[in-house]
Amino acid sequence: MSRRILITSALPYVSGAKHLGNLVGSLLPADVHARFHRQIGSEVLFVCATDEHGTPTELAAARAGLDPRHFCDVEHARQAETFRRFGLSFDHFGRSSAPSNHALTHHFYRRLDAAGLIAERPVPQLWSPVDRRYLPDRYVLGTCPHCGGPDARGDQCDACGALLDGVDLIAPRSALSGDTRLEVRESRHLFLRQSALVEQLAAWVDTRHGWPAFVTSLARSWLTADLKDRCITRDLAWGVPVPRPGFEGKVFYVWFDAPIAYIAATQDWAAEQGGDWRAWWWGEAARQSTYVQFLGKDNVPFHAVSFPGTLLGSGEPWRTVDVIKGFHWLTWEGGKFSTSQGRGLSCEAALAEHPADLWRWWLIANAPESADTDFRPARFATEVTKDLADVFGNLVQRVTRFAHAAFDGRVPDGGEPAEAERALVADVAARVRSIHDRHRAREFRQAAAETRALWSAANAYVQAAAPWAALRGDRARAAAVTRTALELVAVCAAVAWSIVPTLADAAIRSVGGSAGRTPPWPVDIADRLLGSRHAGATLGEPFEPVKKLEPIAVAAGS
Ligand code: B3M
Ligand code: ZN
Repeated sequence: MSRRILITSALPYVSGAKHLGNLVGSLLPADVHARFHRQIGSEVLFVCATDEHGTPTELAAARAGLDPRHFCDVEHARQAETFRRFGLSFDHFGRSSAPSNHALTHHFYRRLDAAGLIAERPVPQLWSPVDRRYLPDRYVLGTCPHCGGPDARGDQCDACGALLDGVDLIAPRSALSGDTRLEVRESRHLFLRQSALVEQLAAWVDTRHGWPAFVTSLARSWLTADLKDRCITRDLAWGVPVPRPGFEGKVFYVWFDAPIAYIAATQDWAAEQGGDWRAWWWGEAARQSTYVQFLGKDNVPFHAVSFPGTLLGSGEPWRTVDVIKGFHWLTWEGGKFSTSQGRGLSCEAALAEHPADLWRWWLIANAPESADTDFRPARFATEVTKDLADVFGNLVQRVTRFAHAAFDGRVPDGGEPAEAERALVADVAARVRSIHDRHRAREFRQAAAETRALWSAANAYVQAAAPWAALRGDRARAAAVTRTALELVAVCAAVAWSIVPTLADAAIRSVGGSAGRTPPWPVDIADRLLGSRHAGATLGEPFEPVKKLEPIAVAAGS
């Protein structure tokens, strides 16, 4: 497998606070994977951006009393700051509204049009005489024709999940003014002729490997059913304008331009940092890398069908994704996260409660990889306390405290490794290799479970080797054990760094390592645990205990 890897996370909508579900379903595992690959020496490019177009943004901006551009400026900055505090290590966090994305969206539209893959068709749309405008997607509310739910939107019914068309709603009303005297008017729109691409797309999916089974079957279900042509324009003001006569005042549909922003964000990264965006996206050079996308299951059709359709339909040598790592949902006490109904926890509220690493650990250890994961505050508190305070924190603290007290804050010299240390090396080396393989395969829960098991094994070694007991009669033995234990702490921290970077850094610093850098993945386990290359080195600041959480320490509904 190649050692260059492009990683993208689904682009968070700029509208609305991001909650823990958004984090675990794409952003956080993408970050863990990027960090891991940097540790093993891969050349990594990790890009993301805010998804700024579409009716949710226009509506949220109107509610905030701001024009969409200004609203997006504010929200982009806010999300960038929240994600920074969560430790998300993007190489670039761009914006789908950037000029680069306008230009690229136009480029793809023109290529697809030239290839005969764009069709212009009249579409009946709701029009409000009061608002004096069309009411696409979420601009219209009404009763769902499928389940009778009273608050279905023009694009989707949340009650039953059906995808809708505004004109199908029963008793439609404007989301802006409440106007119920809506007219149906015909408006001309552009369609991407996905039906003409279905065979090419199905063949393309067949050449992909390593997708979670549910992602492949979702993709296939879209590609065998009669794939509908997709309307890619809207009667909206905010978005990428459509460069076609008669389309003045219309923009591209948000799901047409958003994935293109993966490429545009790479171009912006290259412009800022002097990189070469083509090496990741275009032609032969880009084929020498691996491309992995992280996203929630509702985004699968857009990434497995629509976006590849755009790329392949262009007839140009664009890089398509190798692996779509999709995730199921994080639920909140058995129900859906809903910021509007006060159920769940926003990323900002979560950070106000506890340090990022506590959330990062639990979310990765319980990532909804093969089924939904239910978040319960009491369970979170119990598990985080056990893993991070009682197992990892305890290991780091007892070892460093002892070294400070018995050896004057230095890595002790003298003494020779014995049978216990040689057995430890074999065990630790096998565990570290397996954790490596789990990360490489993007099996996040398993990677975390094996990391936890390594910490427990390390604790068991220290407990059995008992340097405090040896110190009374055999100082050389106590020195050898302590030296091994200090290195063991560094190894335990290094393999956990991609998940809990702050805690791992603190642990590495406490045993005298240097922090603030990407700790290389430990490979030379025998050398490290049996050798004495750090003998005499000074230990760092003591490791702060990880706080133990009361099982009720998370406030719901923020
Ligand atoms: N903005 C995220 C979501 O559905 C959506 C992803 C776009 S990825 C190109 O929450
Ligand atoms: Zn419904």
